[in-house]
Amino acid sequence: MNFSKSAAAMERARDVLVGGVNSPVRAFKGVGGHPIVMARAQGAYLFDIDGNQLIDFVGSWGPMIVGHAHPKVVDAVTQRAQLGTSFGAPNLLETELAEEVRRAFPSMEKVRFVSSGTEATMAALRLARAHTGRQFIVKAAGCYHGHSDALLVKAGSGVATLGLPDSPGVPTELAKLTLTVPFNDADALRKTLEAHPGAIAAFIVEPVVGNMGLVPPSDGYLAQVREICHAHGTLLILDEVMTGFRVAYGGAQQRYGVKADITTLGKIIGGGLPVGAYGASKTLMANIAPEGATYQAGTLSGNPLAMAAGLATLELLREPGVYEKLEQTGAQLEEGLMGLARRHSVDLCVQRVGSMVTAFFHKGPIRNEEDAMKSDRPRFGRFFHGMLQRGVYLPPSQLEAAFFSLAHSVKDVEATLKAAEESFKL
Ligand code: KE4
Repeated sequence: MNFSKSAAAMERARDVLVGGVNSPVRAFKGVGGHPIVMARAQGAYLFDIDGNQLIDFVGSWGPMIVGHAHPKVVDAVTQRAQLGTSFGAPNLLETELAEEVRRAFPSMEKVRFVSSGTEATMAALRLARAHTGRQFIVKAAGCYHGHSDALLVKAGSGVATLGLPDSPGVPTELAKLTLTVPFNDADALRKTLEAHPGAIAAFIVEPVVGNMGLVPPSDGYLAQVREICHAHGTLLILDEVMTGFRVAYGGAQQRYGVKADITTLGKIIGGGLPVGAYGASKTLMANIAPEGATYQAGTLSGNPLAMAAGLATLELLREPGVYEKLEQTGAQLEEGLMGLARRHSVDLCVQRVGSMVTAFFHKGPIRNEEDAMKSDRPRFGRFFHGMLQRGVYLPPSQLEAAFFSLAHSVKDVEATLKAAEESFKL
């Protein structure tokens, strides 16, 4: 495939946009080469500016679960735009989408919309600290919750030791307040809460991790961490920005039967437009202005176009058989990849929950960040470019989940597996 127009366009972009991108993961740092510049998308396909058609397994990093440019979503946004794009005042669609979110996530008795997942998790931490009067937060190593300072923190020297900035510009004093434990290790969480009695406001975790590659919770883990948190007066924040409406209509909370104290959402609820949300019990949310004193605001929060795109997307996801179809597509892909890996003696561990999947170049299993870091990333880079040359667009990092949609057909999966068989040889 020829990507020369993308290469030229990226030269121009790098002159004015930092790294030529508006989000670092798009820069291909994890796989080498240059990003592919997209012209348009339709269903399961991306079309780049060189005219190549690519089977898309990024899906805008999660939102595009019904496929790109779905007519019902496009119509909803187009019609809405004719009525005005933003009012800075309440509109009915905000209430309608909030009611639908609450039906799917009963733990979210009250909802607040924001414009990104980062805003949602940042507000969730502030809410937890305000409600509990406590300062410390715990997160799991390898989980990503957006780029707010308190969450760009890495583990200190050992479990329960103070956090360290994971980016320049994050104040050391602030980083100290975020402790880190390994994912899938309930005991480590227990030890950390015991080491800081009465001081930890919340544990925030991706219930199914997408941000170290796809790592499912081990059996009982989510129930255990909920119990441990509550035994110490610590709130459980389930960051469902990726998993919400993805792993089930009611997210991981529905799939695993574990209720969050605070839930964060994003991606799918905006149908491809900028939306985030957080929510909790009425008691907890009463802390948030204007009901309470805990401040959080946003010019475009509840934007009518984004609400319209989200409502149209969730309506499509309520059609019968949607999650069964995604499961069938996922099983075909997973079984196909593992069969090819066995045939070609490739150390490959495919981990999947619903329509989120990662093929780790490692014999596996991958249970946490330490395991994920053992993957053969140079091998993934060669595989990535082999797939790209054969018309398949994967997330440009071994440590990211891939996403597919209702628009991905059996033929698309067959074409993907054919490309994989050839790319395994690289
Ligand atoms: P945004 O601020 O990017 O909307 O959401 C942050 C966020 C919060 N929580 C989880 C579980 C997330 O996965 C994300 C964002 N995910 C990344 C994918 N690794 C978005 C892609 C990007 O950063 O460009």
